[in-house]
Amino acid sequence: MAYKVDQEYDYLFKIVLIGDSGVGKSNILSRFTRNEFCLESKSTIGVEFATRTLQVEGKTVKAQIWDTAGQERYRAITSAYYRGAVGALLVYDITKRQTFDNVQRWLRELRDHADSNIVIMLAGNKADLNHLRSLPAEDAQILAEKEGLSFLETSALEAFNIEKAFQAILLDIYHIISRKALAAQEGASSNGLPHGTTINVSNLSAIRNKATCCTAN
Ligand SMILES: Nc1nc2c(ncn2[C@@H]2O[C@H](COP(=O)(O)OP(=O)(O)OP(=O)(O)O)[C@@H](O)[C@H]2O)c(=O)[nH]1
Ligand SMILES: [Mg+2]
Repeated sequence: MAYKVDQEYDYLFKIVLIGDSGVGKSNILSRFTRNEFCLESKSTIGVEFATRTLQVEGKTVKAQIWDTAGQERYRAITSAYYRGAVGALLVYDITKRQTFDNVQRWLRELRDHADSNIVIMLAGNKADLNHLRSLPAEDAQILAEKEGLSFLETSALEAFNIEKAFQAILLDIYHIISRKALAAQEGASSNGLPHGTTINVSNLSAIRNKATCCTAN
């Protein structure tokens, strides 16, 4: 896939939304990209994506966020969905224990199809429905620590922690990429090679200097 140079951003990061049907993925996406929420949204069919450009440590980052159906029968071809993704927001519904129990299944799917360096945030959505809560935040926190994920409770309805969740994912991705670029530069100078050598950021597919990183591995 060609790398399209775009003057309007420094990095393009592909992030995927995953989790059971009805947990609020599409509303998280619409809240983050358009500041909209719909109480009666329909199940997603196929794949949609939306973008938002924001600042991360002084760099202009375009987040391209992909959304698909949680329901198996509506899901688009999995490998294409995950290809080139550098971040994932794994969503469950704090009022539906089953959606949390399925988190392990989603993690397996990520491991099977996504880059092993992918940054994953676990989000317990619908935090506004605290009175209907079916699991404590501590359970999710324990799982997140065990699996090496970040964790936040969110509410697309109240716009609670949505911004924070994406900012945290983007910052993590940015740090990983900066570290890799630095390591590559240091490797190049210790080899006595001149500066300006191609930087290989391995599987994460992120290329510096206004190029896309949401392309095929
Ligand atoms: N109370 C509350 N309801 C929410 C929240 N987020 C989403 N919902 C509601 O939950 C329902 C499902 O939301 P969607 O965003 O369509 O869920 P989804 O995960 O995209 O579902 P699929 O496309 O079927 O995978 C809708 O009725 C939303 O209004 C939230 O933060 N709080
Ligand atoms: Mg949806």
